[in-house]
Formats: sequence, structure tokens, C-alpha cells
Amino acid sequence: MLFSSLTVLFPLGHTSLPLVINTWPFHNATAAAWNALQSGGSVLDAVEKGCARCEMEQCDGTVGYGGSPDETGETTLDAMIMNGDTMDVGAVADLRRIKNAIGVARAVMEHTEHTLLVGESASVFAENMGFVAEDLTTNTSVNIFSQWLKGNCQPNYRKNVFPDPSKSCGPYKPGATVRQNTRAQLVNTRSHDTIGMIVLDQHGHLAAGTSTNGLNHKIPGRVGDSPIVGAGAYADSSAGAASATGDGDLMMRFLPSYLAVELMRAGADPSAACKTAISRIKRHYSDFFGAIICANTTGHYGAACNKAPGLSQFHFMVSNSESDIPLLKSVDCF
Ligand code: SD4
Repeated sequence: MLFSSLTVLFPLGHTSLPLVINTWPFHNATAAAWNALQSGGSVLDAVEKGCARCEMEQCDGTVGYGGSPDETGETTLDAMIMNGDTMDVGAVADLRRIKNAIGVARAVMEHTEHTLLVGESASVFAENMGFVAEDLTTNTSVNIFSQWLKGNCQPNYRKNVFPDPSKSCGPYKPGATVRQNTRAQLVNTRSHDTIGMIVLDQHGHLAAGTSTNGLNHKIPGRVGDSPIVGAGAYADSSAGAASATGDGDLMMRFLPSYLAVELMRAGADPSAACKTAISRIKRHYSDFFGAIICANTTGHYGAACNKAPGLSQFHFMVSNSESDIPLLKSVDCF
């Protein structure tokens, strides 16, 4: 109820700087980013504070520690941050034992000449940079994992292996079996959410970032779209920024954030750019689970999502000078 009245008062695409926009109704993350900007922080500070807030709060269980255990029960994290002025990027994938993934991503950007660090080596880098190593397992993640084991390891991302992964746990060897789970059964609203955030300040500086613990029951080593530049997010202060959420295994094949930014550079408004990025994926995977947010350099914004089982409307948050509180917005999926 509250939500729809806010939508009427502040229609999608309203212009005003500065702007914070993020995927899903992660209200406190929006507020943290907005407060960082208001207290003189940079757009990068705002993205880092906003995403870190979700990591601490374990937003929806799908950001930060204690969520989306992999096939061995471990939680691993993916994150990225991008500076739209310099095109500098820092990212981490398959990060283990460190809660503050977006902080480590920023450290990659600021303390290395690299773009992306992964796995154990990313964790060693993080420890050397002063991040605390701790177990990311919680009672919740242990429960999710043990239920999965009890249910014969279903749902399961393996295919063409023996024993049949739609009925049995591993270890698996190559073999031909007919896949029984559809992608929509594997990946749905319950299996994931990611914070993807765009921040634009009053001088036109843009930054974007992401943080997630990926997909429930993923195969160890799996990296999603969130830490991949142009897939999970992209920012260019001369064109716009975008950030995607959803089934990263499929979405990263289309670089939807990069595509949306290039469309805005060519003059598309943010809603149209978001829609085209979703349409491009839809052509190949009609029922994929996913959404994207877009903002241009003047503070116009938009979003789009693919109509799929469990997703008919996509909710996201916006803060701009029109309101002191973060506003919940939505778009109907198509
Ligand atoms: C992933 N895209 O790892 C992330 C998960 C996500 O909404 O966004 N969920 O595939």
C-alpha cells in the first residue's frame, strides 16, 4: 500500500541529483549510501558503505556471510566496485572467510594494478590488507546445507554426470543423463538476490558496485555475474551506469550492464536501455530470472525485469533530493 502511493508521487525516471539506486528493497543499504554522500563522501564511499551495510545485515540471506552455502556447505562471496570517472575496477570472486567483500573489492582497486582476485588467494590478499578472517558459516547456512543433503542434493547444478544429479548426491563422474530440473526450478526468487548499486553525485561522478553470496548449492568455484565488469555492473560518468541481478550464469553471457550503458550513451533513456538489455537475454532464455537498474548522467533512472516464475514485479530503492527517506519503487516485468 505504502509502496504504491510512493510510486504515484515519484514516478519512475524523475530527474534529480544526487542519486542512489539499488536492486531489491534493501532500504538500509540505500540510506547508508545516501548518508555517506550527504556527509561528504565520494560516490565510491557511498557504494562501498551501501553494499557493506547489506553484507553486515545479510540482506535476504543472499548478501554477505551465512547464506547460499555451496555443495560443501561453505559460503563464498563475490563483489565489485567501479569508478565511472577513471574506469578503475576492483573485484573479488569466490572470496572465502572474509565478511566485507565490497571492502576487499575496493582494496583490489586501490592497492593493486589488477581488476579481479579470486578464491583462496583473494582471501590471503584480504588478510594482508587487514581484513579479519572468520568463518562465514551460520546456523542458517548449516540448516540450508543439511536440508539439501537430506533431500538427495536437490536442486543441483550438475548435468550429464553419473550418478544422476537430479536424484543423487556426488561424487560425480562424466556420464550421460537426461536433465530433469529446469533452470527455473534451480534459480528463482528464493535462491538468490544481490545488491547492485549505482551512485551519482551532484557533480556527475558515477560509481557502481555489487555484493552477493551467489546461488544456493552452487558448485564450489562457481563465480556469478556480480564481480564481472559489464555483467554485474558498469559505470561510465560520460554515459551512465547499470547493475544487474538474477541468474548470473545466464546473464553474464550478455554483459547486460555494459549494453545498457552503451545504449544510454547512444541516447536511450534509462528505462528503454534496461528493457533492451533484458530483451537481449530473453531472446535466448525466455524464462530466465533477472532484472537490471539503469541511471544516466542527469539522474534519470529506470529498471526492467523478465517475467518469470516468481518474478512478476521487480522492487528497487531510490534516494534523491526529492525525499529524505529512501523510496521503494517497482516495475512490472515483461
Ligand atoms: C549470481 N547474480 O551470483 C547473482 C545472484 C543474484 O539475484 O543476483 N541474485 O548469479
